[in-house]
Amino acid sequence: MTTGRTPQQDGDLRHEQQPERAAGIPAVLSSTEVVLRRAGPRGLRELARVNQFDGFDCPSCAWADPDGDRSFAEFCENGAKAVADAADRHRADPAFFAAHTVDDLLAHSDRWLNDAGRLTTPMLRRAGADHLTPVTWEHTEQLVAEHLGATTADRAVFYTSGRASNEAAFLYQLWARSLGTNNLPDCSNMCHESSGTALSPTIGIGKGTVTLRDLEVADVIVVLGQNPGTNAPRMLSALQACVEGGGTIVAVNPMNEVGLSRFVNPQDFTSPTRAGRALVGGGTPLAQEHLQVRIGGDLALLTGVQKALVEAGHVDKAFVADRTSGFEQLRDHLAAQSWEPLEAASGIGRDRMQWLAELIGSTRRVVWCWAMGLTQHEHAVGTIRQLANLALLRGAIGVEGGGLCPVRGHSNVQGDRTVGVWDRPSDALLDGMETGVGGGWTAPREPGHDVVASIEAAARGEVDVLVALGGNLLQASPDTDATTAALGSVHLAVHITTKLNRGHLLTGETALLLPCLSRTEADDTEHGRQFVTVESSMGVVSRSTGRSRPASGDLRSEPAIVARLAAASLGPSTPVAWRDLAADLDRVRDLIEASIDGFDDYNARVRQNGGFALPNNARDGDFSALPGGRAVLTTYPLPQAAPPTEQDTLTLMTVRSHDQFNTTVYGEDDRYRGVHGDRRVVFLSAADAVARGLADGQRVDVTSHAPDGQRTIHGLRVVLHDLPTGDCAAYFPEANPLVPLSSTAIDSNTPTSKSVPVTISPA
Ligand SMILES: Nc1nc2c(c(=O)[nH]1)N[C@H]1C(S)=C(S)[C@@H](COP(=O)(O)OP(=O)(O)OC[C@H]3O[C@@H](n4cnc5c(=O)[nH]c(N)nc54)[C@H](O)[C@@H]3O)O[C@H]1N2
Ligand SMILES: Nc1nc2c(c(=O)[nH]1)N[C@H]1C(S)=C(S)[C@@H](COP(=O)(O)OP(=O)(O)OC[C@H]3O[C@@H](n4cnc5c(=O)[nH]c(N)nc54)[C@H](O)[C@@H]3O)O[C@H]1N2
Ligand SMILES: [Mo]
Repeated sequence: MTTGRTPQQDGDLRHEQQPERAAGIPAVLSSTEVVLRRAGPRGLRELARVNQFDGFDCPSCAWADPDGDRSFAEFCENGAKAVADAADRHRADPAFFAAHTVDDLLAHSDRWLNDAGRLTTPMLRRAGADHLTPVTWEHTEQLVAEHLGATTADRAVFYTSGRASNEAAFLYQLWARSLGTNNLPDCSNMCHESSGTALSPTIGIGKGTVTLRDLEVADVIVVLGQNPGTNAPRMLSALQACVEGGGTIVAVNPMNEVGLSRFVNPQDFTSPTRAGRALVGGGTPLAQEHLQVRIGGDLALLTGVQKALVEAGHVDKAFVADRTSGFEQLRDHLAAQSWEPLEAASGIGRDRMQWLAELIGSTRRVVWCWAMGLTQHEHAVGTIRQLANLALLRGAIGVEGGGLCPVRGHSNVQGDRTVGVWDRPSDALLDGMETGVGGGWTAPREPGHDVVASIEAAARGEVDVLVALGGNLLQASPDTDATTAALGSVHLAVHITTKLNRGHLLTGETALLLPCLSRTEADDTEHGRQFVTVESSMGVVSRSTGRSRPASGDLRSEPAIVARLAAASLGPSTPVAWRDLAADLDRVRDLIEASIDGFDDYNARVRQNGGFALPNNARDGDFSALPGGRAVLTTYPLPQAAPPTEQDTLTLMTVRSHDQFNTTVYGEDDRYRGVHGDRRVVFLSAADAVARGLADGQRVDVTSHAPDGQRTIHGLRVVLHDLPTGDCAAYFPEANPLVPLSSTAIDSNTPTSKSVPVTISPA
């Protein structure tokens, strides 16, 4: 069977001691090496433009930019690698595709496919053909229009990855909705969906409430289920500022992630005194406390901390009485909990929970940060609501130095949702859009498919056309074998993309690869140089201008591709002047302003350096849209502990390495975890290895267990690591074949990629 699994290749695994500090000179060297190898000297020039006011937004993560002075190098190692990847000087051109059959391409590693370089020309993979062949843009538009014309809108799916700009994403969802569907799954469904679902009904907004300054002046920052050293390195500067101001950082994580323990800020090397301190002192110690929670144990931990907080009398009574509802129920629920099950489920002692309650009980300046370690679990939504409880019980929301901070992944994933990429849109969003578009345009009101529902629909043969605005739906999704089979049956797949990935070769009987400009490249139209806009994790909208020469003369901007496909497939039945819009993105922003709250004076305000902040009711302490005008405290029962199984089951989390951006693998190393040369590994505690008679480096088979069957990956190598007994880890996306499609978080439907029951046996 053809599968989207990464081919097995024997890497040369070296397992070394974990380093003691993050970033510093090794980070500078590692990024420079990748930049020069992929992009050449031009890459270094691009780096000078990252996150500058007149430059482009870093295509890596969504961490916010400083308001005021921007240092010369507002980027991190991973940003540098992402820029190099986009500015790649290699080309996957028609000659490359003529030289490689589809089967030949599939036999290569993900990294090799990515390293083929930038796409230069629209390419067609005809059903059953050996090779991809070049096609004209006109032909691609015709083909898409034909396929969409031959089916109904509910059998078309429009996926978005979070790198798309506000302008591209807005036009894209308008196209899908103009056809008549809300089938708008996006990477957020696999990412922070649980956070939005948890927060909207409790604090009235599905976003974080803090600014960058809040982190810098906080007394306490608690970082749960997040690995900032690897995944949001610029956040380390904010943590450093917090520590230097006397703040305490607490890490809640099954792994002791290096990026959270000690940080050498590469930007310190621009100042001689700071550089001296960094070199001699070995950097700034960050997380002073590490709570080594068991995988999935955060609900029990946060319940225990609330219990301790209430028992110690640290509740802000006035705030709770005036601004929240549900306190009595919560108090009774907490009183009814006994400590033993909370300790057993979290792996954290009662004394440590009481310690954390004391720490946060003496100040309102507490920021709660979290990411995938909380969102990708069955009980994620309930867990995140307990975290919101903790902020509300202390009145520590919408205050200087305090609040909630879900750290977003993709650089514009938050903006894409704001401008309408949403499978379950609110009526308010659709009403606004109908007014904004005008001309009697109506939006479909039936909820659409999210990621998991789209794959399930495809498996039932109910998806004819799949369009993807970036991303790698096939490899980012769970259950790689089942997902490959499902997505393979779609009649036509349309990928708007900068580079080749495995998903492009397996999704759809027929597939189109439509090559687009990257963030770094100039978009010059008859209206002059265009810029796009993006929203950071902290709700700040700013502009991004590419300046370099496009990788090929035949590329189009993402908004232009979307607008042309929309024009071709909708015909005259639309009040939207698609072609004009894409050439003048100010007009798209006018349409966003007319459709969506908070974008008043969009074109003027986004031209100011640093952009503008979107409205945030919770940041302003305004809960008037919630029942009774109050924020909602909620209870969530501790799930029954799973009965012991005969097999010796472990809980597996799938995590990122230091040398990848999601499914794009830059290298085989994970410097921060001491792993080099091979990503096909499984991290195991020494106790669990001994119990199974396994040694470091040994090859094992890992099998996951779900009600609908077993899934196995063969030949992973054991890496001994400091983990709680009963927990293990492997890399995303290589381990995705183990994650069952049917296992998702309650209410948010996010795949449970961080809690997969597995057994491990010698290969
Ligand atoms: N370099 C780089 N940067 C990236 C990305 C990338 O792939 N590479 N991806 C981007 C994207 S889209 C996202 S969403 C973010 C992801 O950023 P993260 O969420 O930091 O990414 P993960 O590697 O998935 O790490 C999850 C962390 O949660 C911990 N964890 C797992 N299970 C649990 C649990 O049950 N409880 C607790 N408390 N912790 C747990 C893991 O040990 C790990 O440290 O990063 C973004 N930035
Ligand atoms: N097991 C497991 N699975 C997971 C996760 C996990 O932790 N564990 N994390 C989940 C999360 S948090 C996320 S966000 C998803 C990520 O899911 P996606 O966003 O779908 O995946 P990416 O790997 O970020 O997509 C990379 C591809 O995007 C395309 N691309 C790159 N740059 C551009 C550009 O500028 N424009 C366009 N149009 N295309 C571009 C290239 O083809 C590249 O190969 O994965 C999820 N899957
Ligand atoms: Mo993500």
